[in-house]
This record gives sequence, structure tokens and C-alpha cells, in this order.
Amino acid sequence: MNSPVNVTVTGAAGQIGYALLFRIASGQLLGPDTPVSLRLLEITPALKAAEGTAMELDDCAFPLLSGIEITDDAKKAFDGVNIALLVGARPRTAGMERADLLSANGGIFKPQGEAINAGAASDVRVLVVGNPANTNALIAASHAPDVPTERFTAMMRLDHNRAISQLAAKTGAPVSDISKVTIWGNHSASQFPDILHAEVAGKNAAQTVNDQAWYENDFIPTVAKRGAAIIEARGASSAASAANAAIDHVYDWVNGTAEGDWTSVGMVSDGSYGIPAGLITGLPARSVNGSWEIVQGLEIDEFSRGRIDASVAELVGERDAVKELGLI
Ligand code: NAX
Repeated sequence: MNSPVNVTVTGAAGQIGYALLFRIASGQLLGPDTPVSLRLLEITPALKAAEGTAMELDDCAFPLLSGIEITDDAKKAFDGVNIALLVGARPRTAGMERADLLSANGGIFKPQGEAINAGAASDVRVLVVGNPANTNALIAASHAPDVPTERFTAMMRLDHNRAISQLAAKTGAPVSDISKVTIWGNHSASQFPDILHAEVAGKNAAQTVNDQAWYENDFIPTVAKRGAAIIEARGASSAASAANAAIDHVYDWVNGTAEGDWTSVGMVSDGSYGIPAGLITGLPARSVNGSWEIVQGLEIDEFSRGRIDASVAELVGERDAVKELGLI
């Protein structure tokens, strides 16, 4: 048995937190040989609800759960943290302008980045789930100068899993036959789910589907707007599927991506594929020896170029706005 890993979850009393914590404590995040010590960070008014969730975690008697701490103090929450799941964020409310949204989230992700910088373990890995995830990750990373920027990631995995599911449904293949899907750009409606390099049972997906109208008018909007469709149907935003994607992201980061496949990660651009360096953007990535590496050398056709550039332009706009607000 390994020694316990410190896992901090922010927004622990929220709906994703509720779907996520039990899976972490049961061993699905890090595997059956790794005990976890959980830190739950919440805002003061939600501490009581977080305590209720912690009581239920106790009542599961998970053999791998070595401890739970609940706090509203980011410094305490991130002291010694190995895996930080930043789920809590300020949602956009009616009439809220983009600058207000970015500014409210800056007020959350700046101090959390500082607290990670001050106290995290040297191997810390950060996944930002709270929206706008890519830009929130950028804010947190820019306040953690002592932590390599590659350790700050934003969640594109839910979009990635949605794309796999849609492609499987279209081709009639099992999801396990789908590989090499990529979600480029922002975790927003501008994202580009790319099947040009994807494979269905080892054959090129775009050629297997051979239906550009479906790709442009059905697949891409269905994946990109799936979050809104879930809200419409469920009356609440994606929670269990988001928690599942967070588990997948961290599990692969720690244990490596499947042989012959890659996944989609919101990670810092090194300038590959003409995406400005320093932006946190969806990219095709493999986890090698515990670090994400951008998959290189993919051919980008004209259609893909336009879609990638449009989503990247949105990210540049968000980055410029947070720069103007003094948040990075
Ligand atoms: P909830 O509103 O249910 O929960 C959010 C929790 O965060 C609340 O309990 C709140 O008290 C807490 N919180 C707020 N500020 C905090 C702070 N400074 N420190 C600690 N906790 C804080 O939202 P939920 O449905 O759980 O969604 C959480 C976030 O995930 C939202 O921003 C949402 O937009 C985002 N999502 C991101 C996805 C992705 O793929 N990247 C998909 C799912 C989800 O929409």
C-alpha cells in the first residue's frame, strides 16, 4: 500500500463535489493501492453542507480514505496538496457581463493559485473544472510562479467523452473502439471537437463516417452545446458526467494514457499548431511518465484551422480581459 495522497476539492458542497468525492474516496481517482486524505474547501456559508457530505463519506467506511478536513481557508486546504481539483467557481448569473464574471472568478482563482504556490507538495497537479475553466486555470497558474505551468490544467475531458459517445452512436461502434479524438480550444460553445485524426476500430473516423454535413451541423454543435442540453433536460447542469471526466483526467495523468490513444487536455500551449504560447487551451495530449505531452505533427486542414483559430481567438479575448483587470 502506498502512503496517502492529499487531494483537495474546492466547491466540495456543490453538485459536482457530491458526485466526485465518493469516487475519489473509493479509489477510482488514483487506484486501489493508494489511500487518499481529502481536504474540502468551501466558502463559509457552505461549510455546514460540506460537513454533511463528510459525514456521508465517513458512513461509507471506505478503506482507502485516511482522513477528511473541511475548511474555508485556502492556505490550509492546499498545504501539502498533491492533487488539487478546483471545482468551485462563480457562475454567470442573469445580466452579468463577461468582465464581471472574469473578475468574480479572479477573486477565487488568484488566492487559490497563491495558496498552491505557498504550500503545495512539489509534485502538485491541478485540474480546474470551475468555469470559465481555461481562463481560471490561467489566473491560478500565473499566481503560482514556483509551480511549473504544465501542472495547471483545465478540464476538456467531459467534451472529449461526449465526442466519443456521439461518434460511437453514429458509427454503431462500442465506445471502446473510438480513439484519438481531440477537443481544441476553449471549454465553451466555440470548442472544436476534431474527428479528422480519430479512429473507429483502427480506421480513420472521418472517412468511416464520410458525412461532412453530419460533422459540421450535427456532431460539432451537439458536443459543443451538450452542457446546455443537459440543463434543459435535467433542470441542472452536468454533475456526475463532469465528476467522471475529472476522475478520468487525473487517473490518466498519474497512470498514463492508454497505449495507442491520446486524450484532450486544457494545457499550456508551447506554440504548437500555431496556438499562442502561454494560453491554456484544449490540445491532444498523452501522459508520459506522469506529465502531459502535446501530440505533435497532426495535419490541420483548412476547415479545422478555421475552427481552432476561432476558439483560440475567444481564449485570447479572455486572457486580454483578465490582463486588463490586473488578474494575471
Ligand atoms: P455548484 O454551484 O453546485 O457548486 C459550486 C460550489 O462551489 C458551491 O458549493 C459553492 O459554495 C462553492 N464555491 C464557490 N466559491 C468558492 C470558493 N471561493 N472556494 C471554494 N468553494 C467555492 O456547481 P457545480 O455544478 O458543482 O459546478 C461547479 C463548476 O463546474 C461550475 O463553474 C460549472 O460551470 C463547472 N463545470 C465545468 C465543466 C467542465 O467541463 N469544465 C462541466 C460541468 C460544470 O458545468
